[in-house]
Amino acid sequence: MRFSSLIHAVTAAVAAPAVLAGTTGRAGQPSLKFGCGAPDPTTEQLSMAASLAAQEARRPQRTTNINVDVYFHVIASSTSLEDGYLTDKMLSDQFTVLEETFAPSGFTFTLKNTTFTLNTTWASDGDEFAMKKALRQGSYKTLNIYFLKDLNGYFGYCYFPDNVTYGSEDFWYDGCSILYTTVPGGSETNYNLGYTVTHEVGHWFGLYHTFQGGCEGDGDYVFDTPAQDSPTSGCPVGRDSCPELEGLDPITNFMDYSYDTCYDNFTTGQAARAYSFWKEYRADATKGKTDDSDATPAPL
Ligand SMILES: *[C@@H]1O[C@H](CO)[C@@H](O)[C@H](O)[C@H]1NC(C)=O
Ligand SMILES: *[C@@H]1O[C@H](CO)[C@@H](O)[C@H](O)[C@H]1NC(C)=O
Ligand SMILES: *[C@@H]1O[C@H](CO)[C@@H](O)[C@H](O)[C@H]1NC(C)=O
Ligand SMILES: *[C@@H]1O[C@H](CO)[C@@H](O)[C@H](O)[C@H]1NC(C)=O
Ligand SMILES: [Ca+2]
Ligand SMILES: [Zn+2]
Repeated sequence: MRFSSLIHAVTAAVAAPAVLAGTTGRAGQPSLKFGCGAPDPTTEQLSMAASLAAQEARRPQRTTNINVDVYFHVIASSTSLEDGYLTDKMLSDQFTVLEETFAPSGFTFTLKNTTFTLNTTWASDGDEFAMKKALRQGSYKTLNIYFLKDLNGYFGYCYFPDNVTYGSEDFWYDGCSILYTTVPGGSETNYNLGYTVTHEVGHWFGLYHTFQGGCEGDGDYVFDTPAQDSPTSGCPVGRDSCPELEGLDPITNFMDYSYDTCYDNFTTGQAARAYSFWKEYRADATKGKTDDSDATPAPL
């Protein structure tokens, strides 16, 4: 994965990426923690969220439902289910989970196509840019999801919406990479109901982790997610990692790190934020384009 420090090094002091992947307990214990590899938001991105939060506080958001075109890409090293391949049923169940988890927030999805590619390098998250240049479809408002065999210990990563010019390097990198074992029916114990996709797509819409910023300051810049000091592991009901502040940890929120069985919802504040980011950064598919077709631009 490419960290935003590479893109924003000049303008922003960038924190280290979230590296909570594949934390193993005692020898022989399975991996216990959800491992999201989404880069930490840059200072610049945090100020975008702050400014959207101020707008949301001034006037109500959400006037229409948003429909998002989706492309699924399966990248495996062979057509065996051990090598990253997925069945049509797993993919359609995954798409249903995506639809069901975002419907209450006013987002619907259209699955435009699914591609299957055998490439050992790409299946292990090697040469991300070459893979995306070959496979990415649509415009900056099109969601491309890449299911990979191996993500170096992560369950998924995705890039936040930003001021992206159509056809630029940032444009090509946009999209979500997902560990294939996390789809419904996959082999990732405690994380195989398909909510990794929901969590990562939350980032694609501009949502941060509920533990962003810890107990200090503005946290995730969403008013109705209680402050949280650190990621949740499992489903510890009653967890209160910022005891001085109001509210228990939002352990059922899709933007925490809980077990899939624990996840339940986004808040109305998160829905408003996703809508604001959409309007500001993704809705205009023609931004930076020289024609009005929705086709993928020529590779750089
Ligand atoms: C879907 O993707 C496949 C594989 O890339 C391609 O052959 C096919 O034409 C695509 N179908 C549509 C409707 O875009
Ligand atoms: C597989 O990935 C490598 C590394 O990016 C690339 O050079 C090669 O063209 C890819 N092969 C296919 C068949 O896509
Ligand atoms: C994004 O671009 C718009 C217009 O091009 C500009 O008004 C805005 O300040 C930019 N935002 C950031 C965070 O750079
Ligand atoms: C999310 O789900 C939890 C657990 O069911 C519930 O306590 C909370 O009120 C819900 N929040 C929203 C915004 O729906
Ligand atoms: Ca909050
Ligand atoms: Zn995440």
